[in-house]
Amino acid sequence: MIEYRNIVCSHDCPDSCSVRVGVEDDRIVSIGGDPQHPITRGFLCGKVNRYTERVYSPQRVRYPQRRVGAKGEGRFERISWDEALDEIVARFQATIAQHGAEAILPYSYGGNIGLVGMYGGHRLFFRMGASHLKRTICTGSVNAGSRATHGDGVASDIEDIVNARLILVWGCNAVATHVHLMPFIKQARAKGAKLVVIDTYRNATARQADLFLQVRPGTDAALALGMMREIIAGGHHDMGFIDRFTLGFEQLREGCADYTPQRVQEITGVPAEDVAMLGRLYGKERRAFIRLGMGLSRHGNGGMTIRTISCLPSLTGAWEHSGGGLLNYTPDDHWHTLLLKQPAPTDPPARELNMVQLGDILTRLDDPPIKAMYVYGSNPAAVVPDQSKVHAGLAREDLFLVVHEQTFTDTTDFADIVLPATTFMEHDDVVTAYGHLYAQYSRAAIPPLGESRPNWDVFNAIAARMGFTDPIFQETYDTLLPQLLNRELLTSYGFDWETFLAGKPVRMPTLVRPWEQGLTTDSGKIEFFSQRTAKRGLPGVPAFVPLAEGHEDNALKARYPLQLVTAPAQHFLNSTFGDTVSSPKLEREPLLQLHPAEAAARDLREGDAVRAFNDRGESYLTLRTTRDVMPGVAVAESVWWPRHLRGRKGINQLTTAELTDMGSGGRFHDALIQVEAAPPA
Ligand SMILES: Nc1nc2c(c(=O)[nH]1)N[C@H]1C(S)=C(S)[C@@H](COP(=O)(O)OP(=O)(O)OC[C@H]3O[C@@H](n4cnc5c(=O)[nH]c(N)nc54)[C@H](O)[C@@H]3O)O[C@H]1N2
Ligand SMILES: Nc1nc2c(c(=O)[nH]1)N[C@H]1C(S)=C(S)[C@@H](COP(=O)(O)OP(=O)(O)OC[C@H]3O[C@@H](n4cnc5c(=O)[nH]c(N)nc54)[C@H](O)[C@@H]3O)O[C@H]1N2
Ligand SMILES: [Mo]
Repeated sequence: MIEYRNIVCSHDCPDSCSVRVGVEDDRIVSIGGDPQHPITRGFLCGKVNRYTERVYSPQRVRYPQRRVGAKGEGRFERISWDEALDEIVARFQATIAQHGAEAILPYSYGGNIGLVGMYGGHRLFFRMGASHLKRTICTGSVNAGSRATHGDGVASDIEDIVNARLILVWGCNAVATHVHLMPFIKQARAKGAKLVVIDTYRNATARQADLFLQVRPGTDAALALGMMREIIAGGHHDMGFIDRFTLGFEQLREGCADYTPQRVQEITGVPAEDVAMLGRLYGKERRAFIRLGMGLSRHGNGGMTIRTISCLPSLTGAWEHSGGGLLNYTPDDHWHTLLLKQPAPTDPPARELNMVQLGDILTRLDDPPIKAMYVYGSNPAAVVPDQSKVHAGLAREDLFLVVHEQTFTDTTDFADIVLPATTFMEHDDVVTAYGHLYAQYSRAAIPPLGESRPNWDVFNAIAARMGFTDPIFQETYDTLLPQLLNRELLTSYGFDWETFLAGKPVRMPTLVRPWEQGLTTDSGKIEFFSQRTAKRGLPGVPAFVPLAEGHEDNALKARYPLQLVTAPAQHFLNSTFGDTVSSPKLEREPLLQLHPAEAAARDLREGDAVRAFNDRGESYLTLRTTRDVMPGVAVAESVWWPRHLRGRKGINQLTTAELTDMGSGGRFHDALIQVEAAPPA
């Protein structure tokens, strides 16, 4: 008999889908979207539709393993959980005795964005006194940029987009990365809304737009400033809103005065008449919804770009209108408890290391160097920039590396101990979303595969062996999960706790017109001028700050004339799904997309094997020529696994570990490269 259960996909995606699985004899026999969930609306992305491929994959890690080959070789023997845990704890204790606890580094990110899956390890490593990991690789610049303009908690509701008359999807390939947005856009368009897509290449979302504006990577702040100039010149700004809720309008007016349509064209590549037209279109329409993606934040100037675009709805007061405003990410932090996120007062203080800079951390850091690393929910050998250093670091013979994983990856290849992890089908959690407002309690649909265990169980087993008796390490899922959301606060806003415990999606409250109540900026207002930003040495009012590896001519650009954008691929999720049966087939092969003129200038043809390179490294790809990409730009949809590329050299060989201007994020679409015919292997 088939039984149907609802669980929540906890992969790193704004949609956090409610998944309906059919289970027979403890095996998944069908997968579909939950029709009752207001955002999932009964359908799933292609990747999760085929999730049985992943759960029952021959690549699944089913038992604990110990390395028998050389580092990087990925050869292991099966051991028991007790042997594995004993060895891990013995090595951690020896490391602490010899080098101090800061020589241990936990390394994790968004493999599992359930509250326990993502944050459940923090307390264990805080308690040890291990180095703290600064997890800013993805949202660092996004958070910092939007905070600088309007503080925390200001975001429009995705469901309100149906009331919009103008929609700007900006630096977000929603068809690939946020597919549940598309039906909402369709509804709005059926009522006459116009869709504008602003991106660096004509991606799947751009192909659906009424108007596609193609910008040079890293130049969007100039476009937004040009729009603001047009809005103010046309008198389309809302002085009532500006007077009551914002600070620094006069400085902004001056700041954008130089961004004439002609100058914006020179910077962005967008025709001057389109710049002026978009400014007028946006200025005249209060029901204008901006879905701001993260693509444009992954540049050296990413924080400033987010900050600048975030000013638009405050200039026109669109925030106050149905169908108007801006959504970049759904802030839900104020509804979480800090139970798992914050060290206890008695935990030893420790240094903080930025996850983006793992290559340097493993190859250069001293006093103490990192001697033991515990990886979970992340695949650093594939996703972290400046990959040649990352691989050199992971290959160090004196580094004790533990990887808790669902599948054998490029990172497990370097591990001393591999531990088997459950998938979201096999463990409990509470999952919130960064693209919508629903939270849901997810209970395992099937028993763990093989000997796999959830993160939480393993952390507690390590804590017990380390002799940590703090109550937090005794919690079970049933006692822990209800403590993760702030029950008192949530129910005071009308959150239905019983429905939540029953496993149904429950809408998190939103702050109503938070600009009226005082924001978390220094002034409590929306800040067109930000003293805090100025103190950091950045322009206090929004400005376009050129990239070091951008479109402007300089000595580096003369050697590496192409701006590389490593946009997310539709059938991968970062590196996840890179080894399933269908995803790599659907992505065909690791491609580098170039405009035909750039290919011709290098005497290259469609299908040629090419070498993309810069001073950091090289990667071998197959050339695709297309007018979807503008001259001067190269696009490699990502992240293919390094092991699937020649020399085990993934696309992140080319990306930089330098941090963004604000929030110390990753710069994944901000690298200059050159391309040539690949020499024979
Ligand atoms: N299928 C799939 N879904 C995913 C992911 C995935 O890898 N695959 N990743 C997940 C994760 S972790 C995240 S954070 C989200 C991210 O999802 P999004 O918010 O959509 O952001 P990105 O996908 O990083 O970038 C999307 C677009 O930004 C464009 N872009 C790059 N630089 C610029 C620029 O300077 N200006 C403009 N206007 N556009 C630019 C790229 O060309 C790309 O089309 O998606 C999640 N969902
Ligand atoms: N070139 C380039 N690089 C990028 C990006 C890009 O756009 N271009 N995007 C960047 C972004 S936005 C992000 S967020 C990072 C993401 O980087 P990561 O967070 O490292 O994401 P994934 O590559 O998906 O790897 C997650 C791993 O976690 C494992 N996992 C899943 N669930 C669990 C679990 O419950 N327990 C354990 N122990 N493991 C689990 C999965 O099997 C998978 O191997 O990558 C960044 N890297
Ligand atoms: Mo991300």
